[in-house]
Amino acid sequence: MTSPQETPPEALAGLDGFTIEVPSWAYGNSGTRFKVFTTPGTPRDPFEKIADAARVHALTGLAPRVSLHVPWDRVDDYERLREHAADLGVRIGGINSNLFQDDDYRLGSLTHTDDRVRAKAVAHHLDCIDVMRATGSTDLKLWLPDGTNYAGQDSLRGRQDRLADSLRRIYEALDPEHRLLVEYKFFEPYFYSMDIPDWGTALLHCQALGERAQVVLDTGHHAPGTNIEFIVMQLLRAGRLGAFDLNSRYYADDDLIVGSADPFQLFRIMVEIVSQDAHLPGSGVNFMLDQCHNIEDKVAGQIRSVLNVEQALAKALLVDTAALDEARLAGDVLGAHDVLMDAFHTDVRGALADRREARGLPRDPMAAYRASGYAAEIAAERVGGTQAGWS
Ligand code: LRH
Ligand code: MN
Ligand code: MN
Repeated sequence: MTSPQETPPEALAGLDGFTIEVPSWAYGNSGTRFKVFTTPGTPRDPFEKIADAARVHALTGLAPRVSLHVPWDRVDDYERLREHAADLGVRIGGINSNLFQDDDYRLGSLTHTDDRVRAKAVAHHLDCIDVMRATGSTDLKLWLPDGTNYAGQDSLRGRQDRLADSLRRIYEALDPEHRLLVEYKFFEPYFYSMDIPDWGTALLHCQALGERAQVVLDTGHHAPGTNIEFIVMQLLRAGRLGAFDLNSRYYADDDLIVGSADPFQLFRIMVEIVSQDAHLPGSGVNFMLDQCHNIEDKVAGQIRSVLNVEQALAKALLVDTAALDEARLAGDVLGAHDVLMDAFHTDVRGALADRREARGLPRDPMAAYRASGYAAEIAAERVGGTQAGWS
């Protein structure tokens, strides 16, 4: 069994080069359909969102990229936004399209029966590809909010065929260094059928498109009780896990801080990641957060989130794989389980603080943020912060 004092620094070498991408919308005001609470210091534009994200990176060394959501993060000059990010030590990550806030999309966007509406939804992605070119982003992330509410409302098959055609048009417009990341969700905003409800459907569309189409797994987009680590394993096995949208859920798409509701699930996911070396830079898996901080401090919420992911990965790296293999081969059910649980129960916080210190980072980024006065500074400076884009 490993104890905190016994975690040698080399056991955590797998953390070298590991990064997490933060979402711009986590820094904007958000809420439920009942109420959006505004927080003092909320960014007023994408430039200020990037400044907050850069602060998270400066204190943790873990979050060098920021995802944008278009049109929420629409600016006149994306080159300037790119330079602004670089000046602050971060860069623009994935570009998220938005098909859920236009009246034309009531009955669908990429799946709509009307050619005009489908063409408009495709054109939005071409616009996002231009944003990628200007910002240096290589990931176009598409979450399809299309679906139906009533049995018989539309042809389930017809919608898939129209979707395949629309996706092909988008995929063909990508530059060679670009990827298309396709996100699934089993419910909402429609409740009878969703057009990309699960990883199987996302995978089938990606396989039909080509190698640069990959699946996004948002941890909040599954039915309760789903074995998410199994899906992680299977998508890795197929070479199609492009990215995560990490968050926590108690009920549905709660978008709470990753690792807060179920740290053990996050650990189990990381065990599958480590077992296929998908945590290593160059694996092609982009570890993104997709969260909202409705009532808590947003910058601190993001710092807590990236630290939770780091902690889960650190524990997964401690799994004694030789002992695990041995127990598995011997058919030692509980022995194998114990090997995993030993790693999960190891307190890695001290070892991670040592690692940070050795890299010139604060031992405790949460405390350093509190002591920095940044929250008071932005509260005084920024008046009238904007909403993330939806409520
Ligand atoms: C949809 C989703 C998707 C969107 C984001 C704001 O529920 O997870 O990733 O882009 O929320
Ligand atoms: Mn998501
Ligand atoms: Mn979601």
